[in-house]
Amino acid sequence: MSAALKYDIAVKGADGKLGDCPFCHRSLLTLEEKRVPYSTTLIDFADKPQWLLDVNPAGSVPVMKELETGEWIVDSGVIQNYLEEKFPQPELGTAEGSPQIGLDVLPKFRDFIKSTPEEAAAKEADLVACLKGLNDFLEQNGGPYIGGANPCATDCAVMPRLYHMKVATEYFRGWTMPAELAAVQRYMDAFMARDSWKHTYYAPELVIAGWERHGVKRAV
Ligand SMILES: N[C@@H](CCC(=O)N[C@@H](CS)C(=O)NCC(=O)O)C(=O)O
Repeated sequence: MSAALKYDIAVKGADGKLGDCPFCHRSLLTLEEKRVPYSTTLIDFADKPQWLLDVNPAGSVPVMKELETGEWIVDSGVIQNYLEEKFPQPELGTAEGSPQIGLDVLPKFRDFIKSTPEEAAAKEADLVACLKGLNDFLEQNGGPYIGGANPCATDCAVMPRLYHMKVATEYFRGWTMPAELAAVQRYMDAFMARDSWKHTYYAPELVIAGWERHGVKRAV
């Protein structure tokens, strides 16, 4: 255990591997980008510990413990704001303070991968419209990130959602990013090359298995 360790964060995971939770990923990316020393406790959803329910009756992760004081910080948005206040440099901004563009991609791609054959075209169009909004924003600010040359708080929230989107739409619907969304593709490529991403990566197979557990079936 490093002497400088400040936090332990409980995140979805099992068998020594990080799990497929975009909210946990958001908090881990924030810790990494701010270079805050932390350790992780993996929560196996098949066997949730009682202490998690005591700390957070909703039973959801992430929850983060300040090791010196024992204070718990619950919810990825709250963790984002807490870390910004405690560790202002490098500045990412708060969850509410940075641009909100791209956050909707989660419900949009979820509706698409869950859609019936009759609904699919309309749900796909909704997803593309959402991504087009992000693409236009990135073209205007020059990218590669929503925060511009460096990631902001929204990037930490959006990138895990885009990762789920890319993996799940491709696997379940055979969908790939249209050429008109080149700025979104560049954005994803740039973020996935960052150390923060490499240190918090989990495999596409876990993303697919997670959506299958939510009842999503392949339609290709
Ligand atoms: N609002 C919460 C949502 C977190 C959340 O929904 N996490 C999911 C995992 S992706 C969870 O822990 N679900 C509890 C369960 O499925 O039992 C946050 O942003 O931290």
